[in-house]
Amino acid sequence: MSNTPVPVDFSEVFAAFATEGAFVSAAAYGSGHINETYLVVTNTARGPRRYVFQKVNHRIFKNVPALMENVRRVTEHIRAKVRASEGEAAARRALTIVPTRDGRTFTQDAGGGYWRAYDFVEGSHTVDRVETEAQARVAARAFGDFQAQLADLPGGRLHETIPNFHHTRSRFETFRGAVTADAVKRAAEVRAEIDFAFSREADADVLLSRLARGEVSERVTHNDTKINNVMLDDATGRAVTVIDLDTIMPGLPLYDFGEMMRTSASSTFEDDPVAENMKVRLPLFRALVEGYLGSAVGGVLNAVERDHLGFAGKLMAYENGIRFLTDYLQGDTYYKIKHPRHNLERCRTQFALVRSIEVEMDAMRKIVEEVSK
Ligand code: ADP
Ligand code: GN1
Ligand code: MG
Repeated sequence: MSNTPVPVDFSEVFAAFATEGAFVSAAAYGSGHINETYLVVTNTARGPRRYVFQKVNHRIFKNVPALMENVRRVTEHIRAKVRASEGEAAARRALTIVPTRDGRTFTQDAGGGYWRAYDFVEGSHTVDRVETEAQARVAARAFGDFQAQLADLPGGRLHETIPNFHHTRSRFETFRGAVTADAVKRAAEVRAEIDFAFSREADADVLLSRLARGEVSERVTHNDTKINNVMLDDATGRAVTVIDLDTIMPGLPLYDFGEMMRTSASSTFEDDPVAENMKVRLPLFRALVEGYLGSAVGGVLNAVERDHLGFAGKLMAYENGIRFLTDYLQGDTYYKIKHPRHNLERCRTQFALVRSIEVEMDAMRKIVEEVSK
């Protein structure tokens, strides 16, 4: 849970949205690293009603109107599909934007901050870590089905809400720049991590080269497929809907799989202070492969993509590791941190995952072959 207090001017923000019922309470919610999320409760004639309000991090998402246009297009498209296949009763299977009273998808507070609101997806919850193989399978299928739902999104290319988000060469060059600048004089202290990052530099180009040669394809992808971005039904544990749509944009399915693997086929939290605790878990990897290949997107992946599923997890662990290290070298300006060494610990734990995946690469290939049969 975040410790962020609800801002004092929240009543104005609340009043801007077309919610139902009288305001009861607002409290910080969730464990994201970027935006501020609040659970808002109102009182209606039919009883209490819940909403999720979010202050979008405008420093990171520089064009919030464009971002919200993406979210509107994506949620409307998915709602239409859900309605066609499952009827009105399945409304919670698509995230629903609460519009402002003047019909917009966001508002700005007196300080220029950007706010949006969603209906709370009732009867469901998120987990911050995968606990069972069944959960991994469910999450992978949900993200795969979600991607398939977006394959025929009308209206042209989505905005790139963060340019070069998973462009690993660009991420590496930003990291190199942070080492050279050494703005807060931390480079000497993290020599071992810097050396590790440089030793794997070639990995940064592997998927980009395949893409340039047309061997893997770009699609509309989620790009932040952490397990806590899928709502799970309280009663059945099945996926209800995919959330956190800020980074939906053109990308590689392998990035989605890799990010899922980094967070859902690993043995501990991404910021475990004991890096040695972090390993890839093969049974969870198998469950992810089963879920992803068994989803609506499974049939779309070609042989090169299937062959790189394990590598994708390594690449996303590496990418997140160098992003955490870059932020540490730049003085912790990007991610929320809970203590001064937080980004460094996150980096070390991600690099431990890279090492563990390297050891298991053959075993993972075998698993993909077995599941593909
Ligand atoms: P962040 O970008 O900070 O990760 P998210 O959009 O993922 O923000 O929201 C953070 C958490 O809030 C989620 O992990 C989830 O538990 C909860 N949450 C977000 N949107 C909803 C919603 N519409 N209904 C219920 N819970 C939600
Ligand atoms: C951020 O917003 P959140 O916590 O879901 C980040 C992801 C990283 C992740 C690391 C917009 O995700 O890219 O993989 O932290 N999101 C953005 O946990 O940078
Ligand atoms: Mg999230």
